[in-house]
Amino acid sequence: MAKYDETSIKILEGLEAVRKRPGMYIGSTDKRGMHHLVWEIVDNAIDEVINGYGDYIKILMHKDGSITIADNGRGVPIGMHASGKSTPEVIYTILHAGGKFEEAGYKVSGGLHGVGASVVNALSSKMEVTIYREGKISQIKFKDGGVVESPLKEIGKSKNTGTIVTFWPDYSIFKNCNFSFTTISERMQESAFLLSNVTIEVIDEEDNLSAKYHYENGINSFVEYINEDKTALHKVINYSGTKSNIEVDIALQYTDSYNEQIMSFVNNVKTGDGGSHEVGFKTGITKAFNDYAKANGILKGKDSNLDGSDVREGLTAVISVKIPEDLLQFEGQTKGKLGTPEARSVVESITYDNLRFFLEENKETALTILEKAQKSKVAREAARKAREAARKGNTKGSKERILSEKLAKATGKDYVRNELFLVEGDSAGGSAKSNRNRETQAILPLRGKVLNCEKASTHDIESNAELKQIEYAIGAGLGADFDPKDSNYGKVIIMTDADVDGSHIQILLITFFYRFMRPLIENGMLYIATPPLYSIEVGNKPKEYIATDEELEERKKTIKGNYKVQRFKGLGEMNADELYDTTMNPENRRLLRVNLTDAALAEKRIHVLMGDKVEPRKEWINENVDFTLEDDFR
Ligand code: 0R9
Repeated sequence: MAKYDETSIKILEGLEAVRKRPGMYIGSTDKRGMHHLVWEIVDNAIDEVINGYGDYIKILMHKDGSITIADNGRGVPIGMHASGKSTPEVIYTILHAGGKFEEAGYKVSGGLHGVGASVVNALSSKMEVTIYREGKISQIKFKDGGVVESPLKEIGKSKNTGTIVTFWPDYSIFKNCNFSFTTISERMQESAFLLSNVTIEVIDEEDNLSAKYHYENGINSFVEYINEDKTALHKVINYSGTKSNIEVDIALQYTDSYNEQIMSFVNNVKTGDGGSHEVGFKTGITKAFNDYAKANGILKGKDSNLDGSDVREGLTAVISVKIPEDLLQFEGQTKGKLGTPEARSVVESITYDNLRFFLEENKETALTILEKAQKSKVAREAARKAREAARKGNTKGSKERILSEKLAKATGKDYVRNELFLVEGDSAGGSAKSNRNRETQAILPLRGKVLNCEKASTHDIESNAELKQIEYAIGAGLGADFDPKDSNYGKVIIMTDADVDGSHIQILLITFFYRFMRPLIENGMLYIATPPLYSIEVGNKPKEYIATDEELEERKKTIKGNYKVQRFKGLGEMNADELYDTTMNPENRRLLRVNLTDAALAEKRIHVLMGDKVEPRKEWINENVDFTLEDDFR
């Protein structure tokens, strides 16, 4: 039996702390947290590539829920550590033992990154590390969250070098979780873009899926990839520079769309919430375009400047910065926002200088982009004027007329408390109007499907009767001009039938809000109502309403005697009382809040699911939708 000395007890206490409060180390114990384990190990392999060793990383998702990550770097050192333990044992059992990693110049220490391989070991029921180094193959095995099962020993000879880590997540901690091929391969693709010349392969042995990523042109390829099914207005613009020890690498390209997509990375880790580098980039391009436009007579003396949003219409950009550890600062709950103040001025000045130069050298591209920005400016100013006029009541009832036919207003003036229900169909709309809390609840019935806004312009919205009604009812503008503080409602609630058409209407409306009123989502003001699927009457007792199939089965088990179940196929099958009681009354209803946790991912998903290319959508659905689930949309 292994001898437990003071140090081994300390080690187990350290790993025990991780097992007691996994959330503190990996954020959460859900699927997201479980994927953090993969990122931890993969990041070590990536660091080896960044240090200049190895060019290949492979990830194998096994059928038994374990996962293998392999690299062809130098291999983890296998010598003895001063403590008398082998180096791998130290690395995989001592908290934060990054060894030389921690000395590396660019290590992300903020946020949840870089907590160390020992955390992965602590949260795994089994872990095996195989090292190819010094002509030997050496292996160490752990079990039960970091207990050494078999110390480092030679198991063969080889001329190759590299490291292979396999771990079995402790599924008593990660209950009902599984690894997602899509999540892993999307992130690996991002890493492959950021590290030119590495090859990363992901294989899912359970579902027979595989992906292999290799890009010669780094973030240029990234921008081309994002824009691949859009129409680009010019070749990708790429520039880089270093100031105050901060390295900046940026690629950008305009398309004929109206969307802006900026993705940013710090030391190869995505900053999903932006931060100082993004702010600097935005200020830099706005200034560069305005100064160029003025210097070349495109903006005249009395003309107002182009707004940031004008200059970013149709822009796709990838920003990658490298910041030394002593300057790193992250903010926000998930630490996804760069705080480092220096990054702002560095990115701004490198962007300004390079873009000014590029524009002077490429007049044609400059004019194409500026023409687009000018159009955006004209549309934005027209929309603002129309909105101001509408607010002051100058439009003599045109807006009133558009709304009066349809909208049943709330009488209360407490806008934050007020709710706008967007209801599928006139008949359900009628029920909702007749039985609601008139003080706080407004009803706007929608007829059928609204426009798919994935590719729509502000002008398209203004000429669409249904969407214009929604815009006017909310009253807070559209697109760059939208301000959630002006909203007439604290909650906007989508209420549709629980069937495929209802789901379709939901996603069409979410796409509209995502494209044209995104702050409404970001501020947690968009909701989906969940009407019950069933009512059940037991004996002479009052009707009960049941939300899901599972709950119905549970309820049935507890009933002795006769009962009658009714399946609601749509909102229209409930009478006005029922609709209010079950779906609208704040005391009983269940609302789903629509939120936006990962902006870049949301962008890609909306584009794939709502865009005009069929193949990527089919592929995504085949990969991600479980067709074995019995559908209940009969
Ligand atoms: C499959 C995932 N890969 C890894 O986890 C991995 C870690 C690692 C590594 C080194 C090389 N490859 C690696 N792959 C390494 C080697 C040397 C110096 N630094 C790093 C060297 O040969 O001198 N290491 C991660 C931590 C350590 N090595 C260290 F702390 F032991 F140095």
